[in-house]
Amino acid sequence: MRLFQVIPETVSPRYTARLARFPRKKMIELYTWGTPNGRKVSVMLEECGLPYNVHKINIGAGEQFAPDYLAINPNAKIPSIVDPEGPDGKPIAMMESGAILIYLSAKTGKFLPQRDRGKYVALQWLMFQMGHIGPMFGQVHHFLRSAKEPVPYAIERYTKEKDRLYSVLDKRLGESEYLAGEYSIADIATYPWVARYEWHKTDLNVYPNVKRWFDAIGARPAVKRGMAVPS
Ligand SMILES: N[C@@H](CCC(=O)N[C@@H](CS)C(=O)NCC(=O)O)C(=O)O
Repeated sequence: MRLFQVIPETVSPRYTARLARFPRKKMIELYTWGTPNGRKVSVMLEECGLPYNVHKINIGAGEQFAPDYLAINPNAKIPSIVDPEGPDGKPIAMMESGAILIYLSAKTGKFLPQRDRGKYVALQWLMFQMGHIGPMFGQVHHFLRSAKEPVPYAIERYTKEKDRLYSVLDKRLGESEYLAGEYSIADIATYPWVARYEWHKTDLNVYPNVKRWFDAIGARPAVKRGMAVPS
C-alpha cells in the first residue's frame, strides 16, 4: 500500500468540492477507519473548518501494519494525520487522537479554552477520556462483540467499570453544560464513544445529564459530518 501517491480521493468530486471551499489552504491527510477514535479527529477537522483528505486504513484487513503506514503511526493504530503545514511551516505526522486534538486546537485556536484554568480543566477531561472511557468501553465492545468465546468475568469487570464511568460523566454534566464548561476537545473526544451506547448496552435515559449533553452535541452539523467519516 502506497500512502503518499495520488490516491483516487484526491481526484474525486468530493475533493474538488473541498478545494473549491478552501481554495488556498493545503489539505491535512487523515488516516482513519469507522471507529470512535477515528471519528474524534474527523469531527474536530469539521468543527475547525480545516480541509482534509480521508485515507481509509482498513484495520480489519491489517492495513495498519503496512510499512508506509507505520512510518506515520509507529503504534499501528488509527487515527493519524499528516499536516503539510506543521510547526515552522514544515510537514508533521501525528498519531494518538488526544495529541492530534490538542495539536489542531493549537493550530486553529479553537475548542480549548484560552485561559489557563479552563484549559487545564479541558485537558483533564480529555485525559479522562483517553485513559478511561476509550480503553474501558473498548474492552466492553471487545468482550461483548468480538471475543472468540464468552468470558463472563471480563464482561462483568468491564461493564461495571463502564457503568461507573457513566456515573462520573453524569455527575460532571449535572454541574457543567459541557465537560470543561464550554464545548471543547474533551467533548469532541468523548462523544464518539458515547455514540456507541448500543454496543456497550447502555440506556442513556439512566444518565439524564449525559443524555442532554449527547443530544446537544449530536445536533451540531459539524459533528454529524465528522461522524459520517469515512463514508
Ligand atoms: N490511544 C489511541 C488508540 C487508537 C486505537 O486503539 N485505534 C484502534 C481503532 S479505534 C486501532 O487502530 N486498532 C487496530 C489494532 O488494534 O490493530 C488513540 O486514541 O489514537
